[in-house]
Amino acid sequence: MTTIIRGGTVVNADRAFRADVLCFGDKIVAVGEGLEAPPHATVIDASGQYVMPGGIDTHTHMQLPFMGTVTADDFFTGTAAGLAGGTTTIMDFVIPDPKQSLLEAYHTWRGWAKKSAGDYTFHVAVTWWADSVHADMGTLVRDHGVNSFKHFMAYKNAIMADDETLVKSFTRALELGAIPTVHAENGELVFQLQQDLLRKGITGPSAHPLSRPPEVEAEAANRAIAIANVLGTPVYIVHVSCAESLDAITRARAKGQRVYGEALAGHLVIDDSVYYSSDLEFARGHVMSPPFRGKHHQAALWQGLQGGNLHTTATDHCTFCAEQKAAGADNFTKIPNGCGGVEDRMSVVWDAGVGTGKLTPSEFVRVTSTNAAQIFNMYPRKGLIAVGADADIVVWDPQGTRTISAKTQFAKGGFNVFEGRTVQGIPTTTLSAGNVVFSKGELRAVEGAGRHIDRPAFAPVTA
Ligand code: URQ
Ligand code: ZN
Ligand code: ZN
Repeated sequence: MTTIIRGGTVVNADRAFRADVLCFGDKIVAVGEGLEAPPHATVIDASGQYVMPGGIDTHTHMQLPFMGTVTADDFFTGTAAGLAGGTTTIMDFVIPDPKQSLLEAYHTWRGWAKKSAGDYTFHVAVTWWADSVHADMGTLVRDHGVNSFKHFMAYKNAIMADDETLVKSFTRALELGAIPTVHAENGELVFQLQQDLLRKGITGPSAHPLSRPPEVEAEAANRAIAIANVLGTPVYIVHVSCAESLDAITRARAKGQRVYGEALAGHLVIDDSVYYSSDLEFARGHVMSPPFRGKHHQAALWQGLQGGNLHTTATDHCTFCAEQKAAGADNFTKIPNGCGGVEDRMSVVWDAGVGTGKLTPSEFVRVTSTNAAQIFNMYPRKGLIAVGADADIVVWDPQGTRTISAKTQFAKGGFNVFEGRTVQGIPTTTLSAGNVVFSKGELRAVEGAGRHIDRPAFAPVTA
């Protein structure tokens, strides 16, 4: 397929400039003013709009078996919803059960992901340790394009990695030229606080944030950063939700340590008042970890993005319907943790970031696409509008508006944490691998069209 995107302003992380973009097949083949196009080319009029690299969501959980159920979006519906919002690549997670082979789990998730409508790649979680885990990590890096390993420091008695696992896995990641990432919450403290609250008869969703205060996140962030520092590995902290964790990252980076931070669109604009609603279904719908925080934390996270101490924006798209969330109606610790956002991330970050002057369009591209591509070694295939890059492109209308609602979303789960929010800045066209997959509100996602993206190690594999 040949497509020319005419009359727009191309926005990359380093600059914005007027240019046409010509795509042939799944690649960008020319970028420049006044481009000629073959007679049969599809022409997209981008006048008055931006032409940006497709978004990369560094954190999703499609079809995840978790807390006794499975998330509502599978890899087709979840990636299709992302395409509708301008996100063309998701980074999902293989999460082995403790004692389950990482390689076996990886192949299971690869099977699930074959139905994806957009491109996808996997972080692999290290949820236990043994010589076989050490070996599997090597196989995954050498043979399967994995260069990032996730560690849940929360979720005691489930998938929580203890310090021994963290130390051994980080050491192995360094040998392999892979980057460790962490969900930073102290799972022992969470468990203790949960039990304390339940003993006091506090069982509703408002107990959730009380069981996971910022200090519990910051302790784990500091610990992960310290372990990485001693071992000499980089570290990427997912869903940084509070000022205290950001401070830990900022301090480490100021001393030259290679620490990266991820902010969720939800944590950037939603505060913890949601947990105190009299509508308990609404409150349960917002139960995710780390929880939504008080307003001053949002200001800190925006400063983190502006100041270069937070690098990516994601969603942690992990949707459950009201019936699934109701499993915790009598005990908040049984509410499946997770919220959505894969469809809304880019508009929410544009509206609240660029729309308020916090971010320039180029900085928006940096935190929604380019940094993710560079940190996880997909650049310049992804994260850039340039000759040779994948034709993953979003044509962006900075004046367009949309009111977000579960009633009109493509994502499943029947709930949206951004419900009722009118955002300015929306995609008019999304191209994935050169194909128009979303245009003026019409989703044309194709099941199975998505590709697995291999991510090479950051250094020659020496072990
Ligand atoms: O912790 C995560 O990232 C997964 C299990 C999604 N759930 C959540 O509450 N963030
Ligand atoms: Zn997490
Ligand atoms: Zn997650």
